Amino acid sequence: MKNQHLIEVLESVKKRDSDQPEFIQAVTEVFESLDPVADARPDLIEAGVFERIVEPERQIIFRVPWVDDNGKVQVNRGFRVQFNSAIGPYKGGLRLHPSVYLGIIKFLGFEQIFKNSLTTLPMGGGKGGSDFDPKGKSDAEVMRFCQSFMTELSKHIGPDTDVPAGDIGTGAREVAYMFGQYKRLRNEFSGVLTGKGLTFGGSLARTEATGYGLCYFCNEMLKANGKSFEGQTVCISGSGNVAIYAVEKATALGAKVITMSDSNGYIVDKNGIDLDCVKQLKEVERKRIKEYVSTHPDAEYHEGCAGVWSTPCDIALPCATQNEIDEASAKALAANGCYCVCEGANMPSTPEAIEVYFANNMLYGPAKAANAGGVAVSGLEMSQNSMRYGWTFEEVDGRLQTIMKDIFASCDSAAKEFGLEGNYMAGANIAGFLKVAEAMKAQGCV
Ligand code: NDP
Ligand code: 2IT
Repeated sequence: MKNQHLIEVLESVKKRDSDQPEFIQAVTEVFESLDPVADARPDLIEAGVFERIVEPERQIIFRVPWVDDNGKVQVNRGFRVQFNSAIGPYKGGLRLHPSVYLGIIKFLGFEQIFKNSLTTLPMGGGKGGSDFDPKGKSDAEVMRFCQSFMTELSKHIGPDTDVPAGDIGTGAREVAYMFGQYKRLRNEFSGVLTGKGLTFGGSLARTEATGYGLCYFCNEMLKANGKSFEGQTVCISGSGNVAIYAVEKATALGAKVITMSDSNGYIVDKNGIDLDCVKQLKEVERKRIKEYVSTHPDAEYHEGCAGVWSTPCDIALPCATQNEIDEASAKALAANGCYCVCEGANMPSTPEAIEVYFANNMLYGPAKAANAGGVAVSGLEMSQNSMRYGWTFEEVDGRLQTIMKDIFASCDSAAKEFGLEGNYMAGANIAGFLKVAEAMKAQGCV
């Protein structure tokens, strides 16, 4: 990075938020991509856009007390970071995982600004969550937690203000409990959350959207480079919402997916993953991925989730969590012939891993573009709620395909415009940024 203004703003972020390494990582990547933009656009520097965009408009941190099944009081910490509303109401998921702290929510909220901009829909960036761990809790405990969480969150959100959704640990069950509590507190049936159940305002294809969208984006990137999913061997990590529907669509597009994982370990099925079995284990029984091998004797289970990247493949789709591919894993992928990494999870590659992709001329589809299908269909759910109407699965899926194609095209053309052809990471950061920056400049110093 050479632009002096960007260097200074980044230094101040590093100093002010020195206890938030994931946030610093996300800002550094974006600012490195924006180097040529800052040189070409002194007006954006003049308008203070770079200083303003790294500081959330509002951060809410709150106590979430709830009573467990033994009658004991438990206390978690809740977060909502309302990062940027220049182009629409704050929009972004809620993560429920013990690793959640302010730095995780801020990195996710920052990424969400640019991702939401890329979708072309009018959504600002936000993110929230809690260090609550839904794993091993009863439905009643999860409900009491969600009700307590929403009791405070309801004071800060609304269909035209801030619209939360799912993320790690927050699926259909959690969104439904939170929606019920919001409705009760406000006496208002509105589109305040997305990812709702189909009987109360949810959109068809929202469940599938992130995984399907990832494959639509990846397919565009492959096509632009003379390749396709047909006959390719694919490694996918994770076994949650994003991973499951990435397996489904990659398989439908002619690939063979041979791995899935969770935080304990990974499975390799050379015959191709039996997705009905995974859906039953994960979506219905909430069991560990290890159980897969008890009904699939040809498949292997290995302890430790990082090992999944040592499995030879053509295409890797990380769909679990941040920094799951480090330099060593990226080198293992490259050495085994993998030529394409496309990100379903948010920030799954470390900066060193990304360097390995570029050094090996691999195709690299960055998260904020490749996984934008989830929030895009959330945006379509908001539209349907506003219209008090619902589209068919085919209608929503068709719009999702168009959006993902357009996102790839804008990443591709922004990269070309700044002399960085084929660098879709820079393209995504630049294209996502410019729309928000123009809106921030036009609205003045707010
Ligand atoms: P889920 O909770 O449905 O699944 C998460 C999966 O990732 C699980 O298999 C989980 O394993 C694994 N995982 C979580 N944390 C870790 C960890 N620290 N180390 C290893 N594995 C881990 O979440 P989603 O599928 O919704 O989210 C996956 C990723 O996709 C996240 O990065 C999320 O931010 C991103 N994303 C999600 C979108 C959505 O619409 N849901 C949209 C865009 C991005 P285990 O069960 O062992 O914890
Ligand atoms: O990271 C993400 O884009 C999400 N978790 C989905 C957010 C949303 O509002 O649907």
